[in-house]
Amino acid sequence: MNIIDLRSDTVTKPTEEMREAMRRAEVGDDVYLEDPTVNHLQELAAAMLGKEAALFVPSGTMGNQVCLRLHTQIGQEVITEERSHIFNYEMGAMAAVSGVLARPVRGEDGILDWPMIEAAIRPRSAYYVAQTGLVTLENSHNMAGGAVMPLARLEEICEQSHALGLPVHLDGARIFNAATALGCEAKDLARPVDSLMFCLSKGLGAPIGSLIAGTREFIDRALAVRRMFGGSMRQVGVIAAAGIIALEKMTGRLAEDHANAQGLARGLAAIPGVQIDPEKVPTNILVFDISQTGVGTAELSAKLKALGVLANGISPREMRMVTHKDVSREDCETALRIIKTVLN
Ligand code: TLP
Repeated sequence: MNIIDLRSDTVTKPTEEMREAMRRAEVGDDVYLEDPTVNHLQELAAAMLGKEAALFVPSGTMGNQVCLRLHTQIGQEVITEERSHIFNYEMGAMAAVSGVLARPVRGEDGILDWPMIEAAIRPRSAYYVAQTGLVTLENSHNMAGGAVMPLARLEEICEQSHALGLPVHLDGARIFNAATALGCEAKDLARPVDSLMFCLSKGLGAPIGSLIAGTREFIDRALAVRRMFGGSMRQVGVIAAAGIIALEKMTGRLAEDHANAQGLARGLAAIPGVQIDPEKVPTNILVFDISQTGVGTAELSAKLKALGVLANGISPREMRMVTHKDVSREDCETALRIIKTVLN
């Protein structure tokens, strides 16, 4: 049976070109900063994001947490969108490893604006009130159906935060999807923020890895924190090589995944009881409510799986589907037919 895996864009397999580049990669000990392939990947990433420097980390979670550790002081609060990855899927790491507390704020369709953030900032005037140390944003926003924050909104939030002395970190796990949807370059979205993390291992198809980017001084300090978190690696040119292909060859094809997600969204919207607004599917992630179909998400997942379609619920009411390079338009049409059959 041909399995159509819509659980996440993390399920993508490395391309043949990546595998070949991995085989040929020149390597060295990256703890001595001597791996030429890692150094090349970091320089390429910094240039594409328009930042002074970048650092290769094993996972997006580690990348986010290294940045949070660097930006904050113990006992501070971190403003973050209520459904953000940093708050919900990183095992409370900000508390466990940086001693800071999340101050979650609900955005409209996952997207924050300055008044929402401003209202959550703690007053500086009282020494006995926990202080706000950092603002984090997520673009595109995973659990809010791949929502994108427009550039003007991002710029305003950064400008206002900076005016109050607050740094801004961007969880840009899917920054290239956001840039594709907005018709801008990733560096436009990276410019206003102090640090960002993006993933090679999601829609870009690499088997592993993320990068953080910021000023040279920030990245120099990040080296020590990555080491503290157990994330400094040795001959990792073998995986950085796939990351270089991801950046050079895979960022340009994301519109295809977005078009497939649109097709799926329109088809799903036509199924009685399924709630999704295709206008609110700008990238490759669909979150849709099936509570009115009378079928629960666990039941739907199980039935779809038996028919070769993989997709998970993110709550008892909501399913998530993610398009990526390893599902074609035909696969999406097939998946839609199967979902219709199951729900009717
Ligand atoms: N997201 C995964 C799951 O953890 C939910 C997925 O399947 O989408 N930031 C964002 C916005 C993410 O979506 C993810 C992974 C991460 C950070 C963490 O990346 P990794 O898994 O490399 O630690």
